Amino acid sequence: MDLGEGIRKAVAKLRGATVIDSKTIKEFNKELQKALISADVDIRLVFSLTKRLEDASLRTDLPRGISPRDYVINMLYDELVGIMGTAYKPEMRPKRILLLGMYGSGKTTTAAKLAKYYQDRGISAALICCDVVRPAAYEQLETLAAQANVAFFGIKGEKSVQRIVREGLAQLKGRKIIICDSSGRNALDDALIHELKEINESFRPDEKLLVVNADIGQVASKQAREFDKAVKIDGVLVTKLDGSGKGGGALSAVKEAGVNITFIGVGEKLKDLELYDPNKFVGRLLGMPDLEGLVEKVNAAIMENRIKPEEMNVTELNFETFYTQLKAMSGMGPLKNMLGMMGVVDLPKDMLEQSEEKLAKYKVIISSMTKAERTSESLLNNSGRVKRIAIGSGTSEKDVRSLVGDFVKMKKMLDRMQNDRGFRKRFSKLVPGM
Ligand SMILES: Nc1nc2c(ncn2[C@@H]2O[C@H](COP(=O)(O)OP(=O)(O)OP(=O)(O)O)[C@@H](O)[C@H]2O)c(=O)[nH]1
Ligand SMILES: [Mg+2]
Repeated sequence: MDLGEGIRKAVAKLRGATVIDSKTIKEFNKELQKALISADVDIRLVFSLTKRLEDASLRTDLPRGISPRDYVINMLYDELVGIMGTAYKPEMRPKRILLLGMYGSGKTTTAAKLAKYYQDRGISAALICCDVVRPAAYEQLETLAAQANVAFFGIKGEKSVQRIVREGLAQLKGRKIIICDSSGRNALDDALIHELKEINESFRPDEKLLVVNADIGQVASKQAREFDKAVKIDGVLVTKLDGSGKGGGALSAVKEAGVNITFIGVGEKLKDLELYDPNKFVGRLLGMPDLEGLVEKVNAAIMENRIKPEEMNVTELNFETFYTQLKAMSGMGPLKNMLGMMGVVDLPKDMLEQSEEKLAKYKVIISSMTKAERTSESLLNNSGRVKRIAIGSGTSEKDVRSLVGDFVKMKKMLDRMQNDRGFRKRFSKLVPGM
């Protein structure tokens, strides 16, 4: 069970309780503890957090108009944000960045993601391969640099990092952001420290960022301290948050080590890098919409897919607009992330994982519908119509029914969102006209 699901279940139970007494709070705390501990959050942090929640729930001097329930949930949000560190804002100026970390933590991938991040924001970027240990490290970074459309420098077969850096810096003059990828080891041993010190001397990085895999959970704290002691780091980059149940543990551990989290990696693709913001992270855990992130993605997808803003209008959902919606959503990365940002969580899996293939099928099915059918889904209750559409589109009746099923699910979801007054208010502030 992922961290968010456990917490959301506990919160939902608390919301549904008829009275908030010490028994309900104790049960709530127990579930919360279970979820946080299984995400590898430090047990001392967990117990002090639940103790504060318990004390707060028993307060008799709450401000008027606030129920103990809302007070506890709000406090949970603030407390979780507190243990997850602070938000990061990078300086958008020319700089040199060195990425370092253990074997397989995600350094090379992240180097390319970072280069793309800065270059997409108008600051030219370049990558230098200083991994002189791993076979094919050169080719890996070269390929990624081409994908990210950033400059690349490396010397195949060269073992001296100082020579690579010297020649690289000369060749990459004019590039504003220069990112150096270093080799990983199984442990922070003398060889690695020596190599990093050599790069440090010749590269003179403005930022040294330690890359850690979210999967190591609490161990992130020890790692951050050790690397900081050995080579003095400026921040941590947590990768693979998408695939780890221990993300909460890793993030809180880095904060506990007194080091800032800068970016987080949330997937294998080059665009799967985000600025770290604990409010956003906790908001997602608790199922609260991340509206700014959503609007950013919607706008990016509109630009990319050239969807006209009026086609994005979700007030009138019929089969015609349904296809545009699905297509727009598939252009926005994993649907699941998107819906998560909207605060729609724990939806049925099959709805979330629309494949390109299925989308293409849906397109032909919809084009075989009559105009009336496209705007009135109740007509599709008629099996004769379903049969005709299946034959007309070269698909099966099952495919047509599956489309109708997904349509109904999306309609329900949108209804839910549109009936949530708070959501609508916040959303309309961000997207005028919605
Ligand atoms: N799901 C997911 N996979 C990631 C993420 N970041 C990196 N990976 C994957 O993790 C694997 C290792 O990544 P690399 O970038 O090669 O790691 P590295 O630290 O450079 O490895 P070494 O150079 O061998 O030390 C690759 O398969 C990446 O695609 C992420 O944020 N999410
Ligand atoms: Mg590497």
